[in-house]
Amino acid sequence: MADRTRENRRRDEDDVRIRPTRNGSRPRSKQRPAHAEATDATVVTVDRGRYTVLADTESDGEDVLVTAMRARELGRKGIAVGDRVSVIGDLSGAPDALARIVRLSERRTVLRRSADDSDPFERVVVANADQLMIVTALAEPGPRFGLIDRCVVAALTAGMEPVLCLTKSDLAGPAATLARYEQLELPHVVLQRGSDLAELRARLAGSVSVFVGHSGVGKSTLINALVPDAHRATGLVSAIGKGRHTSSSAVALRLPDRSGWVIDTPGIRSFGLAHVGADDMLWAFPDLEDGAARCPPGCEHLHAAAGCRLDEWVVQGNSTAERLDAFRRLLSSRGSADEAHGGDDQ
Ligand SMILES: Nc1nc2c(ncn2[C@@H]2O[C@H](COP(=O)(O)OP(=O)(O)O)[C@@H](O)[C@H]2O)c(=O)[nH]1
Ligand SMILES: [Mg+2]
Ligand SMILES: [Zn+2]
Repeated sequence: MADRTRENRRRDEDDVRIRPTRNGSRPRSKQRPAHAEATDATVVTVDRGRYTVLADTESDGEDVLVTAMRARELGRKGIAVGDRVSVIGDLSGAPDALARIVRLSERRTVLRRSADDSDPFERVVVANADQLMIVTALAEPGPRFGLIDRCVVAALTAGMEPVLCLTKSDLAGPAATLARYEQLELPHVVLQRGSDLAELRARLAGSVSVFVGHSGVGKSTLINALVPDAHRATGLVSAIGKGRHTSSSAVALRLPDRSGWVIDTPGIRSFGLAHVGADDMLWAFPDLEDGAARCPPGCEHLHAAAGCRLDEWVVQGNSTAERLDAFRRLLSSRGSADEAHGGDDQ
């Protein structure tokens, strides 16, 4: 698994020509001499051409959030939450202060999604994140495996590590859910409201972690426990507030001890995978990968009748019918908007 993720990360880096640097410090940039006096910062929100950034400046005081616009010289380059940028201008954070983003650093990782599975237009959800915390309640509402599978694919394709974050363990145990993902060897944490967060905190330290999960799984409850100042609305309040926050798809929050970042994704219910190929999809199904290698060239893996050897592979005990079904559902949902919005995430 670790090897798979690394290999995957390398692929992604090749694709987007990323030069990784330690701890997310700024990579070299051709444009640097133009604004030698600029301050490095992290983008924490994006709202219609207006950005909130947090400068790297070391201080013991409160974090000062700065509102910024993009400089014209950046052209049409997209800026996402998690991006490392350089800013100039008024960094005081005063009510009318406006800074300017003059540089965008190369990205270590890029988490993307399509609006639905048939939408060829992919959006960048978050840049430079290390792990995807797939928040799943063990009950009320119970796990939706299709959604977990999607998140795993999205994370691996992004060069991020997927982590199962299982909540509400006071209502049901994790054994069945963990068994389903056994062969993936996903790291996992099991939590309930009020439980000791030491293990989770250790996992988050030194990393940028994106939290995803559908409504009601306890994601806001968890983020509030980690970042009390964040005041993420929970339960009914969040349902009422939903309409007013349609533009915010991700918000980066620094952990109080500054050991890392958590990124909440309130507007994201699932990951459209129109931009992900069948081969990439196999990353999330290592139990099927060797079986797929026996298929005829160009196999679409949908039917044994078309020559696919995966059914045979399952019969031989290498994986389960459930897993093969999950893989095929993800495969066939691409290109079909109906399925993307329909029962696929059950
Ligand atoms: N039984 C139980 N309920 C929880 C737990 N965590 C959160 N909840 C409840 O689940 C509901 C949804 O929580 P919320 O954090 O708003 O979920 P979100 O929609 O994922 O942000 C709220 O009523 C919470 O009080 C837990 O560990 N156990
Ligand atoms: Mg919430
Ligand atoms: Zn096949």
